[in-house]
Amino acid sequence: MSSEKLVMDQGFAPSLAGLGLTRPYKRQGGRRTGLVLLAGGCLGGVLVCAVLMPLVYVTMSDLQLEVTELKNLVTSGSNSASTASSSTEDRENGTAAGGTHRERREADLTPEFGDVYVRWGREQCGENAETIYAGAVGSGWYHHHGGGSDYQCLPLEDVEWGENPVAGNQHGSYMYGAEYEVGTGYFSTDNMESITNPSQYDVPCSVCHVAGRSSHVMIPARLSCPTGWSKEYSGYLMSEKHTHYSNKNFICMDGAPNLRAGSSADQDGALLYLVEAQCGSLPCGPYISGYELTCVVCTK
Ligand SMILES: [Ca+2]
Ligand SMILES: [Ca+2]
Repeated sequence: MSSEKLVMDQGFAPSLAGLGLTRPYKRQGGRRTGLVLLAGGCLGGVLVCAVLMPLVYVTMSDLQLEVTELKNLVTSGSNSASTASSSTEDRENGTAAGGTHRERREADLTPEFGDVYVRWGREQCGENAETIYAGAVGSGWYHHHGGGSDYQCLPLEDVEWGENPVAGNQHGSYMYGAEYEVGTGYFSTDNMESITNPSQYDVPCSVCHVAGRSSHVMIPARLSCPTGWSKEYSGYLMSEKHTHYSNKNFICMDGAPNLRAGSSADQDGALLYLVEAQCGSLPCGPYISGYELTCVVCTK
């Protein structure tokens, strides 16, 4: 088949002839087709790129964000580990390790929690506790039917009244000071300033704060604390006399108590007696009728 015939068969002969194209142009037609295909391919590619590029861009952006977040996580984790490690090391190394910076970091990490208890019978708390205030024990009159029934630790300094105190009794509730109603032979006289018999002396007290501990417990009939607990003090359980009208709570009196100086006069008020076990419903195994009950205050 000739070139002309081929062109004519394809319907291009008149226009090509008019243009003076006499050479066979089957090849030229193939090149054009190729160019058309190439252009179409490029156009298609451009279209595909136009569609895919935003997707790729979004995907890349997401990946970049995720990588950034991961880097941040790794960095913060490493910083935390570094801080914890340093603090632990500083604590282990003691005061030689870090100076002011270390102290500030330790202060930041030191728990601020603590616990509070009353040390009945002592003017000051123990060396491991802060004395919030010291005072004198008080409660309702020993033979009144009503009024308050629990012992209180009343401050003796900086006593503050309301704006309009009304003089004279309006006969509501009363607060009296407390006296030891116990003779010699039970308590240690180590803190009694050469006095041997605490009877009729007024009773001091202190309110104690222990830092870093969150619990306290008073255990009757014990002088020591369970494993894992710290002993704050021990002594004798005391309360009001059983024949008096006023019921009081049981409190743990320090075994080596202070006496309020110059308070030996028998003025009564709220009173404190030793507590004797009475076995029966209270098991006679460990408990012995007539024995004075001990007590201990523990913290953890
Ligand atoms: Ca007295
Ligand atoms: Ca008395």
